[in-house]
Amino acid sequence: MSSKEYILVTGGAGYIGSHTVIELINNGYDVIIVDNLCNSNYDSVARVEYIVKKPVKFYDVDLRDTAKLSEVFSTHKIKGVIHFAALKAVGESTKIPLEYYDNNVNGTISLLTVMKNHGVKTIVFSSSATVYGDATRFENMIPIPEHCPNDPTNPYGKTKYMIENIIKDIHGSDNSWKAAILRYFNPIGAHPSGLIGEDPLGIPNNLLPFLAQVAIGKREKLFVFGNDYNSHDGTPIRDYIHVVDLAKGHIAALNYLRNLNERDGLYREWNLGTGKGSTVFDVYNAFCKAVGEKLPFEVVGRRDGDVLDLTANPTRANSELNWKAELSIDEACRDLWKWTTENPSGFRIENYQWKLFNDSKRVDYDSRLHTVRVKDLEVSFANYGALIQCIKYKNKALINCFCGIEKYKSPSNPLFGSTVGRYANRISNGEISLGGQIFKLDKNENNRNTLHGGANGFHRQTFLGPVVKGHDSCITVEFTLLDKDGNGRFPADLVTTVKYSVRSNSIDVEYESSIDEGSRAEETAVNLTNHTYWNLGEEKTIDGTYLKTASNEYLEVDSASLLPTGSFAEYPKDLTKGVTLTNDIKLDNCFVVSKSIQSIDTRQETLKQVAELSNSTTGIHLKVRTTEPSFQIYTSDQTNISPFGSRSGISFEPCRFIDAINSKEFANQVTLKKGKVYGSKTSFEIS
Ligand code: UPG
Repeated sequence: MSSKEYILVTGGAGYIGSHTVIELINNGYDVIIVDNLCNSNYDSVARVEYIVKKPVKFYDVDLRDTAKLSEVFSTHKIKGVIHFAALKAVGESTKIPLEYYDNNVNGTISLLTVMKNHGVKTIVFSSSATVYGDATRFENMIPIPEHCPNDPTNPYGKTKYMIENIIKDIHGSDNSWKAAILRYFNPIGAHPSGLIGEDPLGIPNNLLPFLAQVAIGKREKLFVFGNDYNSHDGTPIRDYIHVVDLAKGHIAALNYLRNLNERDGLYREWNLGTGKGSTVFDVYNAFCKAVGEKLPFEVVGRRDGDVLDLTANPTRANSELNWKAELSIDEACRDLWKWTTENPSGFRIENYQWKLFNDSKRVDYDSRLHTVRVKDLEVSFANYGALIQCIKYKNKALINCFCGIEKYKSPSNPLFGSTVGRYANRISNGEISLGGQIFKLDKNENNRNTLHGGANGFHRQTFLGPVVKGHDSCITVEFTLLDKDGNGRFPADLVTTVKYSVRSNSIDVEYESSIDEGSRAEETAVNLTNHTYWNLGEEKTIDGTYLKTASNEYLEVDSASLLPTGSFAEYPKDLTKGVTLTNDIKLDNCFVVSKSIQSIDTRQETLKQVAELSNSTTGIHLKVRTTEPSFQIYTSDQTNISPFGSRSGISFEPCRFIDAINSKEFANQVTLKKGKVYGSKTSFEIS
């Protein structure tokens, strides 16, 4: 067991759980998520990782599986638990109460048993204002204080009430337990990044998720459940709290428990609300303002169980936890609208699937294979190296690939499909000079040069995400990586995103890198490309395939060191006229697109066609376009990894000139300063 201490978050893939995981990580906690994904989606975890730029451990475990849960506690040192995992739909709970009691109550008993057995006695429990039931039955209980008597009115609420009491009794039996019971009012909104939010299955029950679906045209109109209540506009009053504020409340509670004296236990309830009541029409108006139009609604009869006013008195949390809700309903509506418009079908993207991409002994959610299909084009991407694993057009495979991850990790893998970085191609003598300082990088090529970012270049790293978005005509798959200062002895923490856009006949690859705000070093060298090996034919060789380039001029390299001589030369056979590849056309050359492109972000340039490839047997045609100043072509003459031998594929690697960092003429292309952005775009069009 490693010495690292974790906070275990049950239900961390869900709406409130995922937002809380972000806050935990932002506050320096290491997190393990346990979730059975029955009402949530692993993609939310992938997006959390994308946001925080760190991997988060994940276990697909149902809390009722005590043995499996116990294994997680035996494998990692857990110092506390935040417990969200539960079924939560009020209406559904009245129809399937047994499932609610089993899942919520038995799940919690199993969790608490495992915690007890492992000596973990700190718990923050996700409870609900629903435990109060109809607080309007009393005089002077609105806004609702924690001492308001409990009387939940539905099975869901009763499970929360029962769990609170179970935890209270455990604390009663052993008062060294530290338990924070957080009673939420009405959580709304989404993460301001627009990457995570509430993703209800079926018809939403709650006001804002329903209204959001009206706004994107999924539902015709909002039904307002009654306008004959005693409020300023006749609709009921609730305490709506931004989910990010709510998430922060958990950190405040956890810190409070951890700051208690080691032997002093605690059982205490806190309301998490704003203290401000808003009517249905107040919320409706705020959301319409965010959307920019009046949304259709109809007033219908009252909903069973609804009451006039459920507003929190959050004074206890404000004073004891030093926590206060800070975000407004307008901000929640803005964030919800961003989440909704950018993810109209939530985390579920049509024609996108993923599976684990691990060796057989490991189950590692960070290493997955993602497949998207747009009409005739199917493309698979792996987190490992943010690589393109497979491209199929009309069911014909077009690139060299391995089925399992082991071969991608093998030293003889010629970087099939990989992202190459932080610095593609060679750096002479593994040395760079930035800001007057010399950096001696890892030399991974015969102890002479640094090649493709060194031994632990991007092709050897597991990228986070992806964020997958899209619709019928285009699906985007976006990975990110925080490459730490010192990896390969490069200076600066570098954040890179690799965005693939798949359309029915093209794959665009877009790179963006910048130095992380927290990085001490202010400058680094960047050069990124992709290393996909194409074979458009039916044979094991590319010979016989037709190639035409837009340029015949290449950067001359010394035949021994493979480093630029400083001169340019013409390739002996004029490739711009088109050639049928034969064994004597051995290419590993950096061809010129433009010597005048000096920008670190070439995305402003127009995409220029640099090469085309076609195979007469299959009739498949590839066009390569790029914004980059040069492109390497490699005919894989050195490839030797079964079943792929020499000349089994051809790669087109648009990037910056070889060793540009050490050239006066081209160093600007690859010198990235803090605050600036490196970028490039390449498009592969298939027909
Ligand atoms: N409402 C409508 N139309 C709709 C949905 C809701 O008019 O389509 C009204 C509803 O009558 C209520 C308000 O909007 O006045 C809020 O309703 P809803 O979003 O369903 O939340 P609540 O009924 O207040 O319940 C939420 C949680 C519940 C939790 C409670 C705590 O769903 O789990 O216990 O807040 O206050």
